[in-house]
Amino acid sequence: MEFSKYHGLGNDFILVDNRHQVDPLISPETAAAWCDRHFGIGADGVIFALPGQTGTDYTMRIYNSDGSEPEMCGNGIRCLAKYLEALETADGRAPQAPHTYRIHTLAGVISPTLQPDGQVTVDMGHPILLAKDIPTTLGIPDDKVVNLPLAVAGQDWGVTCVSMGNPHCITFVDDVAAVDLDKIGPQFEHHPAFPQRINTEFIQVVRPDYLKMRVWERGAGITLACGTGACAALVAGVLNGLCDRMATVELPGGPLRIEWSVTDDRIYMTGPAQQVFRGSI
Ligand code: ZDP
Repeated sequence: MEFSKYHGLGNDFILVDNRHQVDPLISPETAAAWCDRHFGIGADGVIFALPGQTGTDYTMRIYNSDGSEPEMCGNGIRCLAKYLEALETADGRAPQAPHTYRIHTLAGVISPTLQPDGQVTVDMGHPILLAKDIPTTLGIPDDKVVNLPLAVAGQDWGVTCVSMGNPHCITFVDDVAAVDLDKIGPQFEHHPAFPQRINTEFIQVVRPDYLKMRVWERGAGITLACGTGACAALVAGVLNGLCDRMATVELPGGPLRIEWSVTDDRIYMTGPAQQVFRGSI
């Protein structure tokens, strides 16, 4: 099978051309084996470019490196946009930037735009804020979860929860470098307050327009970047009165520009995505 390897700020994915079939060409178990960094290709997940549904151009599905299937993937959809550009170019119908794709995902229609400078801007849609929709058992089902206490590893953390289609739990800390991510990440991910498990972000507010973030991803562990997580972090920062509606989020793999638009309440994420290599397995 042919595959392409892409990354968005070091959050890396195996891309599969699945345009001719509505079901992913490989199983979750095979995807997990491909993602293994010692016994496989190595990646944080596998992304399938599938035929569009309900009027969209394409469908994206993704398996995490443990084989679980998330609803959405922010860095991944930037990689997908670049991958589609390469596939269409190979077919002799290269898209002219700026070009917007409408992508069907388990989190609804998400639209990445190829920019003339090579970056990709993604209309990530509206953030989801009610506890029951995250989902989390914290707080009141019909209310937001903003700076509520959560006991993890013998400590009370003030957490804010946001779904960008996939669930996120955000904690603001003085120094992200001091967070023992390997130890506490899994305890957040599997905490009983999160029935669908959770992606966990630790955020240091350097300035209102500059956040530093480290992430423990559901189904993937520590990654160098998380696009949906960066969007969720900015929303959490605004809800806590800690940051502007437009900010740079610095991840271990590099920066993303995030905006929570006042005019349409939607989140816009801008960042790079790059092909690393192609291969067959
Ligand atoms: O929600 C989850 O289970 C995540 N692991 C999905 C992947 C999110 C991602 N890192 C992103 O950039 O949004 C790809």
